Amino acid sequence: MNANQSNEHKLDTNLCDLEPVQFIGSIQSFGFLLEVDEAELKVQRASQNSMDALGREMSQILNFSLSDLFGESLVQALRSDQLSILLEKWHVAVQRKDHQIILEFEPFNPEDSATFNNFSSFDSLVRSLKAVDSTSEICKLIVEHIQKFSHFDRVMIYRFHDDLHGEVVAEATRTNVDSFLGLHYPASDIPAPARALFQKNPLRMIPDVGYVASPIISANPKQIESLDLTMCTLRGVSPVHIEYLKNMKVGASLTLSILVEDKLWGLIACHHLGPKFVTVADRKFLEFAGGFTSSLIATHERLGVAHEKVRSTTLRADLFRQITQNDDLNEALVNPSLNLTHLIDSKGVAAAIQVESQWLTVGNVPSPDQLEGLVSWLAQHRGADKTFCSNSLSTVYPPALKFKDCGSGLLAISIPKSPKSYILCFRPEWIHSVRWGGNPDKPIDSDAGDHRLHPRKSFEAWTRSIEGQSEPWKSWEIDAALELRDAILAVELHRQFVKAQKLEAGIKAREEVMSILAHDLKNPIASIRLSLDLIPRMAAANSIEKIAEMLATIRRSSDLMSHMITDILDVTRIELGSLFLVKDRVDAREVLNETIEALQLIAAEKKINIAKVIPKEECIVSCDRGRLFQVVANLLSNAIKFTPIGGNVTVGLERGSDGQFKFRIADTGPGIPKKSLAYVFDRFWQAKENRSFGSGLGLSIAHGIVVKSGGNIWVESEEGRGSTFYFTLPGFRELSTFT
Ligand code: BLA
Repeated sequence: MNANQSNEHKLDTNLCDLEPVQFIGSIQSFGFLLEVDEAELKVQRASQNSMDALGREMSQILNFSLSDLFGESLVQALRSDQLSILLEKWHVAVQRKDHQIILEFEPFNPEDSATFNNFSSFDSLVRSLKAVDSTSEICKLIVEHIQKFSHFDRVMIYRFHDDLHGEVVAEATRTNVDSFLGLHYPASDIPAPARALFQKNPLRMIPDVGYVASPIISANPKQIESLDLTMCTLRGVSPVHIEYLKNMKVGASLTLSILVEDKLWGLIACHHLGPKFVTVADRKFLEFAGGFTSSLIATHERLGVAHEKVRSTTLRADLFRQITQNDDLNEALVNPSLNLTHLIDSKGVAAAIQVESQWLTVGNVPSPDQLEGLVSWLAQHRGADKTFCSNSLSTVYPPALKFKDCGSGLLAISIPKSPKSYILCFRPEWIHSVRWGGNPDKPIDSDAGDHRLHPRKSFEAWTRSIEGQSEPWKSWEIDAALELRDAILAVELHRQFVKAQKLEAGIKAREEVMSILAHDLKNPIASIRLSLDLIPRMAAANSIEKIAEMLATIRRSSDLMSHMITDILDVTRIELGSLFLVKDRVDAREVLNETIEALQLIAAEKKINIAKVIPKEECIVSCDRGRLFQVVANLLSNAIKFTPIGGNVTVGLERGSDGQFKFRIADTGPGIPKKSLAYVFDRFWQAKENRSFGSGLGLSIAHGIVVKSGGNIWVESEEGRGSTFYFTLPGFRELSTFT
């Protein structure tokens, strides 16, 4: 395609976009059109073909009023704001704009009027549903529309609760018809087989409770099994139910199922006080409306659950992070700022986790003794369950009555790790009253004495207050509990793995240490032995001076040994993560001065000058005083050791901008070869390379102590110019003892 062509193409489309489609000035001729003014309903404009349709000249149409042309019925329909009007053989579609009304007339076949009415009713239902966003509003609109459409005396939405009892959650009645709104009915009013039928056949019509049953007769008199009437509209009605409806003063009923996620969520129940038959066409429409209602409610329920899930997933992610970061699982779960109560409905939830004989809790929970009792009951009766939940704990566990204020509801998560470990979430008592349609304890009337089942006679409202119950646990909360349990198990597993790894590393470290020990202790032991061997000879020679020399050697060697053993223990502790520090408020200057003093003699022997670059004001760090001394002594004695006679060693200390303190120990020794720099703090490398003094583990211990104290250690060195060791320690904050 060349540039020219593409331009032409562009021009074409631009022209298309200029087409005045809505101002075309004519209509298609499968109908005719009039425009009237709103005030007088006089014709302002008319399509040419209206002359044929109305059998008038145009001059007999323009400026004529609608009542002249069509009589009063159209005028009345317009005055009552109808947008779609049936006018004998015409359908009239109405649009209003700027005080003008456009009327479009199309031929209409009166036989289509039933379908037309059904769908315009449905159309208005769908329009009004667009504006609502809660399940209860949806239910209200549905019953109103179905009542208007079907003319039943009472149209209700009957919603099943988890325990299968039900509640009238929405209702539309004709005037002067008793209301059942808000009443609850026991599960036995609609037994399981009747509920099961609604899963398969969504519509049940009983047009007349006084109907005469017509038995089914078989050609084969021996045939015993009955015909399966599950999908049959004509299916006869159970006599118990007929009696039930009569007691309720209902003459006819039509019931539609509401299925949500394949579960019977509720029913659209229509009552008529007298008999009432609904035509096949209207039933089809009602069935359609019922299916529509089901999917609408399902969508809203799903949205609600999705919303809660997003909320709980975010919280759960935060909680999991906390669990993985905290060494103590229990603490992580009862942390005041973020804990289980935030994950599983915040209203009055409390968690208690058993740690040996102690309970860590947040919020209102039963006493430790009560918790103890509950946990043994759980272990005994619900031991196999991953979670256990109840919103009426005292009905299964009567001792719970004692703590019903805080624990009428329980959601327990079992952690299989230790013999009995549970996370318990409690919900407080929720006192409320329920109005029942008749006495819910006596759904069956047993006075008749004819050995047949009879429903109760009275449906008078029966109010009962509910105690010992909490608000029910939601399914997503139980899911969240299960997921939390899995996460805890994963974290625990990981911890055990790390522990095992550490143990393995510990064994390895100990083996190495033993071999170093065996090797390095050889020298001092040998010299002790030699001295001991020599002492009798010296004694024989009466050489007291020599004996004193031998004893001094023994003393030195055993000091060295003791030093080495201490170092090795330290390295092992560091390796295993069990080095214990007593963090304190320490003035680092004091420790530096003490160390310098302690090593002054050795330095003086080599004529080494120790320069101090230390601030005048206090330098308070958070650390273990003895361990800080150990680190400085190690670095300083190394510096003295490697500095030639008459050289210089500098000890420095300064406060960094980040609140940390930086220590510096510099020597003018030979420096560390570049290739070795990376390894100076490495235990393996040191042990092998630095046999010349002590265990050779000093730097690796210094590293372990500094890191554990929350600081850093590193070295800068240039061959021939000396080395400088640096390390940092956190400044002391009043709260640092808690971290
Ligand atoms: C069926 N019971 C039903 C049905 C409803 C109710 C809706 C479905 C059939 C229908 O559409 O009419 C119950 N109807 C109600 C409730 C309200 C309502 C609660 O309008 C509240 C406003 N019924 C009893 C007892 C038995 C019983 C004690 O009360 C026990 C034997 C049985 N109910 C029963 C049976 C059916 C039934 C057998 C099936 C009827 C049938 O479809 O043949």
